[in-house]
Amino acid sequence: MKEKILQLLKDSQEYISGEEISNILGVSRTAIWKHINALKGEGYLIESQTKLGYRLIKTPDRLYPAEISGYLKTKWLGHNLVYNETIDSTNRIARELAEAGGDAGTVVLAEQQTAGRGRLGRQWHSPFGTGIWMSLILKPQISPEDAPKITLVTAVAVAQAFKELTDLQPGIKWPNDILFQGKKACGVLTELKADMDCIHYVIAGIGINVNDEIFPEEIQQIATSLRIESGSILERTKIVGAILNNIEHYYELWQQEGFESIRDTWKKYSINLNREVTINTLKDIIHGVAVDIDEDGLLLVKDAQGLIQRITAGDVSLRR
Ligand code: BT5
Repeated sequence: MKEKILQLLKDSQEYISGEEISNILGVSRTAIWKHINALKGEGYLIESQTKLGYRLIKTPDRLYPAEISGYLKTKWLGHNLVYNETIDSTNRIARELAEAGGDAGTVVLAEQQTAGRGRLGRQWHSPFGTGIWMSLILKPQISPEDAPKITLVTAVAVAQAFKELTDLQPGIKWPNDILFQGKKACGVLTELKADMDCIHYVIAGIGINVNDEIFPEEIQQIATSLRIESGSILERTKIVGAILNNIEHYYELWQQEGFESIRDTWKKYSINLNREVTINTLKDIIHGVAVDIDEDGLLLVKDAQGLIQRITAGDVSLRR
């Protein structure tokens, strides 16, 4: 009911009387008043005038599901949006939900993470209200060795959403970073639960610096935000909507037609290709020139001996 009242306020833009809301939705004036108060408590600025009724003045800058769903055009992704103010990690909550039988397409969001994670247990800086910290439950019909492609599919979708909403030129650094002018604005962390031959679920965690102006000293040189790059404050709910729309699109394309169907788009955004790279695979340090990604999503690097190395995972530094 609260969401319906909010929708009426948004649709009318002008004052709408308690009587009119009561007639449309079939609830008492007292119930309306209670829901309006609840909305005010969530940060909605609503003006009440005795003779005129209610008018929505301002929507809060929060990742509320009711705000995000207005931007969704998806068939299944993001229809269950789980909102949190402060939690340790959206990936952990999403995994907990998946373990309890949570559906594919469930999306967990937080205003702030107290233990946001990167790959290999690294920390992910996730302050309150400035970014998008979200995790998706996916259940793809693929074998476990194909799971790393989810990171690539997600990165393409995020880059495409940035392109749609800003004038910026995003670049994907294999496998999981989105950069602007060499600085990181987004990272993807894909985790999965699988048997030898089947995937139970995948959690695709996405962290995006949106309206941040400053960063802690340890990442100041390497991090950026959409606001720093574009010079304007962006509406986070709209970005979430655009990202989920794009993820569903590219995910389905990949599932139906294979990775080949998005490989060219990935290459269009890639900042690795034809550049000298150093890759730390944890087992080896490989120097060479990144020449392509193959049909399995692996990075192909031509080393000093002219041999092509297929890289499955690692940290890439660009040398020039
Ligand atoms: C990543 O790891 O880039 C994956 C980040 C995924 C974060 C999301 S937020 C929602 C979901 N819930 C989680 O708990 N995690 C996911 P990696 O490639 O390992 O990069 C980590 C490194 O990036 C750190 O060691 C820092 O150097 C740097 N870093 C940390 N926070 C950053 C930030 N906010 N912006 C840019 N760089 C950051």
